[in-house]
Amino acid sequence: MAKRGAFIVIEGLDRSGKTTQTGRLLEQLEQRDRPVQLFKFPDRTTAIGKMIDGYLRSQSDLDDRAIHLLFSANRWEIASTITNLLASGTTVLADRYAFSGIAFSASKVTAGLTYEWCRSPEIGLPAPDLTVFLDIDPEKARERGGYGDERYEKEEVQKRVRGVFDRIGKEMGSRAGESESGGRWVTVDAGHEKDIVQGIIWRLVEPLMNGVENPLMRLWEEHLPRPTSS
Ligand code: Z5A
Ligand code: MG
Repeated sequence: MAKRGAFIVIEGLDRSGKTTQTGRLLEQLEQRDRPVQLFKFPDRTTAIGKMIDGYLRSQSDLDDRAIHLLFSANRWEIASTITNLLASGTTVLADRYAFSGIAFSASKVTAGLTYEWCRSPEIGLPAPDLTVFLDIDPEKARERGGYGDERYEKEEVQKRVRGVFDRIGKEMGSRAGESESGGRWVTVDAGHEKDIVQGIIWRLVEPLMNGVENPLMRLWEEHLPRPTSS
């Protein structure tokens, strides 16, 4: 059976080096002549992405539910492209994914959005085969130039976000034990030097470089309606 491409997500706290490391991973795979494509979420280039960009830069205000659904729609508009690329044998890399969507919205104290509500629109998206979570101490993140000027780039927000990511990691981690393709979640200490973090990520990715045999799963697919038999 022909192998499909692997879907690899790099998630993590702010300034943990997601964009640095996805860029390096892309280069490493290209150097080995692997077909590979990188997506960054939010993808600020689409019509939906432009609305998200305006919100993040505080140029516009949106209801907390509306912005949450826009972030999710920004993934759904690319979901079939991801599925098709994987089927054609291309490795797909993502810089942030659904997990950021849940973590940032569920940690907004004034919005009162439950974890389950935030997770709901993400159910059914293509599930990563591997999620590398870059964990960093807020102190270290500050040394990297501090948090920026966009919404959410404040230390107390980041602490709450870290708590929700922890919950997601446990949820994904327990699933990985149940099924081969349940989506492995690996936490990496992103406080090391760039080359060291890159080496750790490469050791996790290398076994997936030539593709995977198991079918593509969907995120939290046990919550999707079961197909009827008739
Ligand atoms: N958001 C959301 O609410 N809902 C969603 O569904 C999604 C996102 C997808 C913008 O995201 C915001 O959107 C974000 C979450 C929210 N809000 N916050 N806060 P974004 O992905 O566009 O954010 P970003 O601008 O790319 O920043 P970032 O992700 O925080 O940074 P990073 O990609 O993790 O880090 P980096 O750019 O690779 O590196 C940062 C700096 O550190 C840079 O100077 C590097 O050279 C340096 N660096 C990197 N690694 C190291 C090491 N190992 N040592 C020393 N220095 C390093
Ligand atoms: Mg980034």
